[in-house]
Amino acid sequence: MSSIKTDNFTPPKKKNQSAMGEVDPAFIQAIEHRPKSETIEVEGIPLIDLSPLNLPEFNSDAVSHLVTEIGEACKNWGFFQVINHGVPLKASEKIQLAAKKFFHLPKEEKKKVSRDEINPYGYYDTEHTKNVRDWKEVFDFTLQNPMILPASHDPDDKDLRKLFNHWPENPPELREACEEYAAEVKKLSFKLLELIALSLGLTKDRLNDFFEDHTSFIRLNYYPPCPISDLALGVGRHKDAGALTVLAQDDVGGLQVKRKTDGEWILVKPTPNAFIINVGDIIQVWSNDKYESVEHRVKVNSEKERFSIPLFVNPAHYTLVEPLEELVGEQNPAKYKAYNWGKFFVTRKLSNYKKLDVENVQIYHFKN
Ligand SMILES: O=C(O)CCC(=O)C(=O)O
Repeated sequence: MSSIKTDNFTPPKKKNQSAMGEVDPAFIQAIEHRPKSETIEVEGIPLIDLSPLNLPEFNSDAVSHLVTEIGEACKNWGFFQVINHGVPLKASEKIQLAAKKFFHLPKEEKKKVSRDEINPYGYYDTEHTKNVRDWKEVFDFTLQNPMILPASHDPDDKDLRKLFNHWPENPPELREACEEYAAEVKKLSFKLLELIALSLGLTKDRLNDFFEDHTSFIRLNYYPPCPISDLALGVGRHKDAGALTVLAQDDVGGLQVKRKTDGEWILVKPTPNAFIINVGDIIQVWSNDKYESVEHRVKVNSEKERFSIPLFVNPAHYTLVEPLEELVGEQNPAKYKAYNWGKFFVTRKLSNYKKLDVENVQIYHFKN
């Protein structure tokens, strides 16, 4: 396990001594958002077995049962875990090992592939969520290389920008591990999009066109042990802006999901070799609020480091996101105005780099 190496943090000298004044206040969550020391650990998030998809012969009963399970999970939780998902264990182990090696390198080495305000791909250690700094380091890379995004968030600026991945020299195996893993987890995410489409009563391929030139990216998250784990968060409360997230976590645990029924923060207990899936804001809009994107956050551990790897599945930058016509009608009018995904994404990224004075763009800003 590595020791903490943060540039602007001095740990408190004595146990129970107040950390305030000695830590960068940028990490400190407002009282109402701090994690409780005890979290509710329940088996709540549905665990779904995807093996019917891997049967040699198509079994329509098994698949329709799966579709129902997925629909219920999306409606009731916005989150579920999947097992027997088809992503080879080898690919997951390889990327986890390479990520660990990368994050254990000295800061100067990691900073050679730093991301910046122009190119958001590469290494970063000062991300903010809801204007509070997260206790984490990340390395982001895109699945389409280059990725095409609007050059700015200005709605009148029609320029586009090509963004390239920043691969580090060390560890040399990181790039291959990332690319192999990306190819496998992408297949899983497209299967899940089909199952979600079916669960909404749509045709299986209804969502596919949105992802032709998708802007999906993978994040390697590293949460070092945190001596102020009761004051800070690894990632502050947030909803994912994209369509779907497919997350691998290690066995340390820390992801908390806001339970829809009572607003309690529930720990997602790690299940070996499972992926955690959550619907993002775009599926909320496409489904006209039938499925909601649910708030989640990451509690950090005072002793253990933690790693997680989300794939954020995002459509093409030119996608106009709006409730799908099949899912609206006289009795159920569209709850959102259309918005451009690329502009939304680029605007949202602004707050990752610095504390803004205003709330960043949210889907409710497009509510009818
Ligand atoms: O680390 C996790 O479990 C979740 C990470 C997450 O929510 C994020 O990176 O946006």
